[in-house]
Amino acid sequence: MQKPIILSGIQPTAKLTLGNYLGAVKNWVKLQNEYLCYYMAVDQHAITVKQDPVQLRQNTLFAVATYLASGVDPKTSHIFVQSHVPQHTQLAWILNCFGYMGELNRMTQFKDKSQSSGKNIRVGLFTYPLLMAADILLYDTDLVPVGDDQKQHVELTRDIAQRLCGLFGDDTVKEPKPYITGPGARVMDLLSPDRKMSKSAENEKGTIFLADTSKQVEKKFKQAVTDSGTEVSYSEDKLGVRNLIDIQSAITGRSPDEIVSSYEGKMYGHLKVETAAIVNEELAPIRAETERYLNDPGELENILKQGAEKAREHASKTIERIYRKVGFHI
Ligand code: AQP
Repeated sequence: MQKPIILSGIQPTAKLTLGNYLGAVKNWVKLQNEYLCYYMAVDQHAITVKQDPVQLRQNTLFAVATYLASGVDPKTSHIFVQSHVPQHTQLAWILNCFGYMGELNRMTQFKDKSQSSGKNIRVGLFTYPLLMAADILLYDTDLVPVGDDQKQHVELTRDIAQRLCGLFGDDTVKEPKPYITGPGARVMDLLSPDRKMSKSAENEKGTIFLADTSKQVEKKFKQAVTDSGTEVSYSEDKLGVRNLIDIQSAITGRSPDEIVSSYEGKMYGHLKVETAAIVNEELAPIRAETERYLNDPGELENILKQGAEKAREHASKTIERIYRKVGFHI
């Protein structure tokens, strides 16, 4: 029997962060035995904001190397670059013709990101949820692993799927469901713990990049914002402390309560130093393996070629089906 299909991707707008790793890639590894997984580097989403072409290409390879180094297995999962599969933009155009302005106006990510885009806001930044819907619908995806902030995109995809099936029949596209991941679903910025850790944050000192050295990681955790108290506890009014506990919990699998009780009588300084050590222990082998892949472009290109072939195989069938349904002559 065919396994249920999972699809996920990361924008290579910069080198990946601890947030991307704990919120996405680490979970991808756990999902790959139970599901048939399509994991992408979504370079077409990345150009909705300004990119340096040389950096974009490097960041795309870095993302893919990180997936592999973290344990995503190219023998069981399909790893590919979005722009290698032209069906994504083919379906995105169709969805542009079936999505509504009102739906896109409600997307909170557009509101957030357009504020930092100056006055020339790219049209793609407004319509990219439809490209994301195309990404999902192309593979007859059952489940999309998402953090809280991405739930809205899956909801939009479900609405559009229902609309298409209503117009053209139930077999037009498959309606996906969000798959909300556990602890680590939201890693916060170390300097502004009320905001999620982001690749493109203005101040890089609040973000742990997977390419950071151990020393850089230690320094960033040392400077992490906590609060004026001293006692380690897990509560809504101690966002900085809570974030460090969540990071430890996502890596070690220990519950926040267990972690808090191990800090009885200790200060914030201990929590910061030990969180940095736990993060470094997790990331050091991934960092080394990522480097190894990047130094062997032949192997990486081979994996990407095979991944794209598998992805195109599925995507071309879906696009042909939808082309027929909407009335294109093929
Ligand atoms: N801080 C985070 N905590 C948990 N999960 C996170 N993800 C991203 N940041 C965190 C998860 O990573 C996947 C892909 O995200 P993305 O990089 O494509 O887009 P994003 O969520 O908009 O991340 P950034 O870093 O803030 O993007 P930029 O700076 O490029 O705009 C998703 O599964 C997401 O939940």
